[in-house]
Amino acid sequence: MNPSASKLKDELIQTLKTNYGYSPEEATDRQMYGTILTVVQSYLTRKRADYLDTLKKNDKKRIYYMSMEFLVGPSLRNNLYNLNMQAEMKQAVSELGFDLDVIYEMEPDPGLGNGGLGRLASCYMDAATTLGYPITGFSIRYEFGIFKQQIVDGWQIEYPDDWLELGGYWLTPRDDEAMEVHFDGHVEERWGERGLTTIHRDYYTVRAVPYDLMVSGKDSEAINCLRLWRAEAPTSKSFDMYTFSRGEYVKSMEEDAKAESISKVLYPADDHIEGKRLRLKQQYFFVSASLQTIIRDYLRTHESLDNLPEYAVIHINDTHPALCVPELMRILLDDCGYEWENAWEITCRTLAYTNHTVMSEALERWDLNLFRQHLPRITKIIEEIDRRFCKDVFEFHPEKRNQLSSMAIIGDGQVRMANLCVIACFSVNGVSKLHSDILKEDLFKDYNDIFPGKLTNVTNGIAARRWLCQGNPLLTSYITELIGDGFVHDLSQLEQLAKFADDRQVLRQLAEIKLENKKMLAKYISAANGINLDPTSLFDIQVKRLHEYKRQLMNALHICHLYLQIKHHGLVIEPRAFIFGAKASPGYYMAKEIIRFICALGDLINRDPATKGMLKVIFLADYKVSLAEKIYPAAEISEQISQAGKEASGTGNMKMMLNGALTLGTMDGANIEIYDAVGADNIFIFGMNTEEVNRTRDNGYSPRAIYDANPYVREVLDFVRSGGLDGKNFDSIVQYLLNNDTYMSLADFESYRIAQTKVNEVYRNPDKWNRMSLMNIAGSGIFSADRSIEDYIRDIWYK
Ligand code: 26Q
Repeated sequence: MNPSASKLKDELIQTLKTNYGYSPEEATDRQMYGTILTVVQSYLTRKRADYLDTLKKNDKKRIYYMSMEFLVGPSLRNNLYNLNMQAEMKQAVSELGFDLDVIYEMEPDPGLGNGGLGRLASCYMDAATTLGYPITGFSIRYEFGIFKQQIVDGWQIEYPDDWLELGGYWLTPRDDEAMEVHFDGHVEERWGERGLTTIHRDYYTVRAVPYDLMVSGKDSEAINCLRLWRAEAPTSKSFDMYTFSRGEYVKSMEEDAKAESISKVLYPADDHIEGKRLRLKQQYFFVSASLQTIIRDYLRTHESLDNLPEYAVIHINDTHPALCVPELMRILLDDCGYEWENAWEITCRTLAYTNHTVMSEALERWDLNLFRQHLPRITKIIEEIDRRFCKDVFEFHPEKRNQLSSMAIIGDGQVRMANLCVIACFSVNGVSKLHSDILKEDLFKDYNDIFPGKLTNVTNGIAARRWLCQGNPLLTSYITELIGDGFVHDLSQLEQLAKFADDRQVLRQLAEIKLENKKMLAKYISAANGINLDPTSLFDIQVKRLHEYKRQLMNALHICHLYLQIKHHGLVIEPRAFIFGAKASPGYYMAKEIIRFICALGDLINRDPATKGMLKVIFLADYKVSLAEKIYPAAEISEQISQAGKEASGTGNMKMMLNGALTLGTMDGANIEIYDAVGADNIFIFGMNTEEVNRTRDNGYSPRAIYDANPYVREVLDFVRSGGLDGKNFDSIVQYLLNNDTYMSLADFESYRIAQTKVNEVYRNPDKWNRMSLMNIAGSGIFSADRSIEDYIRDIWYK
């Protein structure tokens, strides 16, 4: 039974008194915020206790989701929504003289991830919990999440994200469940009664303290847990006494700081991988602490680990937690005394892996010497896995002997994490049809030949209850009016909306709702950027991490082209607001130049009277989950313009479609499945497909020939080169496009330009546009994270 508003009110008053010693009249927003979170947290805790009781009674297989990133986003509204307490809490809070919407805005956005991969992990926690599966997420309690971004004069400036001060309310420290993780030292091998045994000596210990974040599900009994590890120096007094007694007080403090640095900060890169020592320690730290916990819990109710694969599946989210493979082996061999063959079988049958990229610079490889120095025992195990794998291939797959040097785990002095995962895990999946096909036919082809059936696809999905029901209440209530609320738990029911495709009344109402949402976004932008947008202009959105392959630059070049056409050639278009949001990896020079370019373009265009009323360009700083929630409901064009074959899936594309935006995209990632769901008439597709990209690359891509042949391209580049953007120097950009652009923006420019012309034409015809919009909402059901989770359950986790 849900608590009534008056019961909640009483609880808030009591909690406020106990925690702060104040009455509601005396309390600040900040104190009320703390009070509300405490009350909600206590509901979650009690519910969790009940759920744990039910779990004790059944031996349902547990799912462990290992991920270096969980982009959880704000939790208060999500939890109230899931617990069906939103209205009651709003009333209770308001009767005490506060505004729940103001409190919502106070909550920090825990940025424990970079982008898509981290957000996916959180969407899956939500969905699996709603569906009642026992899933536990494991990650790191970064003291600082993804940096806060400010834009000063077009330059990205990074600030630390100190989210714990207000976000820490959701975390329950569990000192009683702390673990120890061992680094460095050396291994000793000894022959004895039990054959060869291995002893790890002279290691140093880092203490891993868990902080639990409870995850609720809509109308669900289940309350699951995201366990975040914090690194600390070991508390062992003897160690401290020893160092202190020798007067090494400062040295002892240094050791503490060294241990704590492991969970200090999230690496803000999702593009190219630098072999950073601390990152490797982060990976082993959270993998080791988590696996020890899983095994210890399992052994509380089971005699041995023989049947572990029937009761537990450990999912590796990209290769970042790939050390699960050797760590599970280590526990089985060294801690539990298993023979290699049995340990290997248990390990392989317990672990599953999802790949999220095919780009070689993003595939994790670690220096073997670095490995050996910090993880001596783990290195030995990996070497043995590799030796046995190579031997097996040599013997049983002689046709692959020539491929062995690329298939091996260790090569060129490096440990290749993807190879380790593919060799060990019982399942390897890509995240969209196209991506999984590329894995099977290209990146992992040789493994696919020797491990038939291991590679599979699970197309990504999104938490529609967050991205539609909570984020877009106006649209949600209208959909409910039209088709009932069955879509909340079964998103495929949105297809019933298709029957209103020619109902002008419905289409008008949808347009009205979109306009309202655009007004709200315009209000935010006016406050944040000081620029007033016309809410009736077309809102054209590209929000995602900044990366060359995502081609924000191509979008910007086209805007520049429109500007020049309007200014000098009398072009008239439907008013359009181009809105960008993107963080660049701090060390990624080109990405930062692209941001500077977009901002310079905006500065020029937004104050030029020649384009007034027709063109606006906005760069929104600090793109994050909570900002995304404001943007998606207002989106009309969803820019998904990556070079074909590069975006593994994309999930922003799904979120915008669900909110009625039309996709302008290439045949890449999940765009292809969006195309399949809505049909060619309801999407704007352009550009080379994967095959054409490969062919163009192989035949020699010549950007200069395009520059010579295409007057529009020439006009834009000449304009930029000649200092057209307020005299600012963008040689870097021009040189890049003409010499180094691996992602061939100029090759797709013309087809992009034509697609944009079509967008403009259709926008002139509101009935047509609104019909397309409706068909997108109606077709978005398959992108529910509930569907993805059911796929994982059926094809991988409970197969
Ligand atoms: C690795 C080592 C060292 C430092 C950083 C990293 C690192 C961190 C994050 C590497 C990659 C990432 C994130 C990748 C990511 O977000 N990939 C996206 O995953 C989404 C969910 O599957 C897809 O929709 C996107 O297409 C994909 O780009």
